[in-house]
Amino acid sequence: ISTSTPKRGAFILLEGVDRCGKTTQVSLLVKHLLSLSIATAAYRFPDRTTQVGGLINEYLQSSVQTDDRAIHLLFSANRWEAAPKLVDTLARGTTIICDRYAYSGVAFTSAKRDEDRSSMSGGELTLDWCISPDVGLPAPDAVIFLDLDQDEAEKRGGYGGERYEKRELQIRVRQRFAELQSIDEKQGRIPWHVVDASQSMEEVKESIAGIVTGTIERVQSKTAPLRRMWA
Ligand code: Z5A
Repeated sequence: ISTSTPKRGAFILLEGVDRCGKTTQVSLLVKHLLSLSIATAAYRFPDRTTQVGGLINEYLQSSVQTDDRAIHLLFSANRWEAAPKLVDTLARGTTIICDRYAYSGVAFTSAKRDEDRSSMSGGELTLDWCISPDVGLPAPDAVIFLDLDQDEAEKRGGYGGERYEKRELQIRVRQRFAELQSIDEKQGRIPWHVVDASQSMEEVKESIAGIVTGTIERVQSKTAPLRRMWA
């Protein structure tokens, strides 16, 4: 009987603007890793299956006015409620491939302008304010940013009816992601890998697969500790 504790899984995050192919790639990656007998689980945020996620879903699908700070805090709460399970899953040796996380939270809220915001919210929602509720969340071991410009994104079928699916907002969101990447690069803690998401699905998958296996090896060879977001 082996008494050694399993090496922890890697926490790999896919981020990007709408339509960049996160959902497609999470599903391909999970299949790929399972075929290599690597224990893997998929997470996605918002997780619309919880009570908090239900409120977020209603917000995204309607035009009801909700205070922008309140909805930002709900997105963060939706991550915090998942955090214990996420940490436990990693500790059991399962790698997590996650579709959106705190970077999306900060990028979307901070990209809002008056026309996207509730009339109730006064004042600018700065990057610092948007980051603060997520400080201390389990941090990913790598961020894979699927980079796609807005013209390419729009060629991938019409937007649905959700609240943030608007061209100008999505362009600002992409800029905010770049700012968050540069914050992480200055801190030197969480590596970002920018992948050209305009390639074919198979090419994107090939680019990502190498990053993912490299990250799993790095995490498991050094049994790297799980870090905390922006802490
Ligand atoms: N949001 C927030 O405000 N705060 C937060 O804290 C969080 C999120 C976590 C819902 O997110 C909204 O919540 C989102 C951000 C905000 N608003 N927006 N916009 P979501 O993750 O539930 O929904 P989404 O980002 O809109 O997901 P999506 O539309 O499913 O996009 P995707 O996952 O990146 O793409 P996909 O479904 O894989 O692919 C889209 C289409 O492109 C599909 O037809 C594919 O077949 C096609 N596709 C995919 N890859 C390719 C390639 N390589 N070539 C050609 N076509 C492709």
